[in-house]
Amino acid sequence: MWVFLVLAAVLTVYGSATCEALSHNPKHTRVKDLVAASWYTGWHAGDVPLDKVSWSKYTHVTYSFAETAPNVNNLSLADSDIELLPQFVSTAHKNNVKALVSVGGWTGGLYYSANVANAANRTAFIKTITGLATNYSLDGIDFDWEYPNNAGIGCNTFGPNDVANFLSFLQELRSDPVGSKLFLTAATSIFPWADASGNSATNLTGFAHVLDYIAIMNYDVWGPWSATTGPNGPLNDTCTSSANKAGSAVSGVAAWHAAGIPFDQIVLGVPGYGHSFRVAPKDALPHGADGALATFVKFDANDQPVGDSWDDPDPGPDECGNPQGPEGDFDYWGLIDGGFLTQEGKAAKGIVYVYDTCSQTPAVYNQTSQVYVSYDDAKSFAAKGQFIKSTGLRGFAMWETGGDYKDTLIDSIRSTGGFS
Ligand SMILES: *[C@@H]1O[C@H](CO)[C@@H](O)[C@H](O)[C@H]1NC(C)=O
Ligand SMILES: *[C@@H]1O[C@H](CO)[C@@H](O)[C@H](O)[C@H]1NC(C)=O
Ligand SMILES: *[C@@H]1O[C@H](CO)[C@@H](O)[C@H](O)[C@H]1NC(C)=O
Ligand SMILES: *[C@@H]1O[C@H](CO)[C@@H](O)[C@H](O)[C@H]1NC(C)=O
Ligand SMILES: *[C@@H]1O[C@H](CO)[C@@H](O)[C@H](O)[C@H]1NC(C)=O
Ligand SMILES: CC(=O)N[C@H]1CO[C@H](CO)[C@@H](O)[C@@H]1O
Repeated sequence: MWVFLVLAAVLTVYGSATCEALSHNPKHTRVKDLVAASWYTGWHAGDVPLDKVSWSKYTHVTYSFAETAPNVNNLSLADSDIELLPQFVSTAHKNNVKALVSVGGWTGGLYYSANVANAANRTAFIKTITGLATNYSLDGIDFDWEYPNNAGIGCNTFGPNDVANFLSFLQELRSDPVGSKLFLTAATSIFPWADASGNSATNLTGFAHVLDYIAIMNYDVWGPWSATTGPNGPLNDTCTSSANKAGSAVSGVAAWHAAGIPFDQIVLGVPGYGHSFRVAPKDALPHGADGALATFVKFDANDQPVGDSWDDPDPGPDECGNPQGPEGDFDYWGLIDGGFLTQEGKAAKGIVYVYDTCSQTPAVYNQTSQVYVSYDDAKSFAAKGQFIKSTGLRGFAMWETGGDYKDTLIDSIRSTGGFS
């Protein structure tokens, strides 16, 4: 059942909430404190209750998703447990954590382009966004548009002026009395958004003036859509062969920085999950069962393994009406649950493990089930934390809050990333 928000009408009723939101954090603007963030998914709230979130280890937690709707006055939280959102915000505030809502997502960005396409729609969309923030006493909004001037999931509205329109929208939002006080972030692709030419934009400095930070989503770089197995969240790819370059934290951060986003406005998006592939033993273990696990190997795209218990073996058609199979994702806890890793994060008995030195990410393989998973662990998160610190990035944002197991990942990235 779809529950739509009619936001403008509630501005008056919930007006008092604004004061509360603002007094909660009097200096939203451009504080350069480090960011330790994650996205909390409303649809996993049953398994990740609010009192199980390690609030003290985060500065920002972003509720996902408010999805864009055909009508610019509407956003939908129908798939994200709208009832829980007020409780999420008050729990975050009690823990002195900034509460944001992410607008869009892979499946929720169909109407972004239309919503900012002209001046009238931008003005209306600003009312929608500030209404959402006011009604729910949010500290901020995360714009997760995947991606400007790109069909995204396949049926997004998009056009050559998306990046320019997005900037105009954000500038106008900043001049709004509510919008000026919000913490505004964007979740981005590893390479800068496509400008009118369809190529990565080279000058995005305007966004640095209106956004507090961008979170570069350095994950899903390789997955079941790729030609071979490969790292979900590679730290580096300058050290690998050209066939195995598909982007990385190193190249993504360099590209956004070159396009005008200062390092201290870049947060590294990091995955608390991995992708699985069906790989024949002769390809995974070319030197025999006792040899090393190979990387960048061919897999059977027609036989996608089902991931952990959060994966849906038969999800039905996607938002565009196209058939889809299981995602095959294993959350970090799911690798332990699925017998790949011990609770300490070591490869379980009978599981082969490799740590790829260029991407600085691990993979595991079960020869019997022929399931190969590229993922992130404490070691790869420590490397990412070091990179954040040495590059002077603002911090990290993990997808998703509930992916971790006993804080293994978050403790690791915090310890090397300069978070005490
Ligand atoms: C939001 O969408 C619903 C369903 O499409 C519609 O009934 C409602 O009128 C819309 N609200 C506004 C403000 O347009
Ligand atoms: C403006 O938004 C409306 C929906 O509210 C949409 O029908 C229309 O196509 C949008 N305008 C443009 C130019 O995309
Ligand atoms: C880059 O964009 C900014 C803001 O939009 C503009 O002021 C500046 O002149 C541009 N720089 C270049 C080199 O085009
Ligand atoms: C990435 O690889 C290049 C080339 O080997 C190397 O010089 C650089 O230090 C690496 N960066 C990180 C963060 O690993
Ligand atoms: C490997 O996969 C087989 C077949 O699904 C399963 O029975 C076995 O428990 C798995 N091994 C480990 C260590 O999880
Ligand atoms: C229109 C709208 O979104 N209203 C919501 C405002 O927030 C309350 C909870 O605080 C919800 O119950 C409403 O649905």
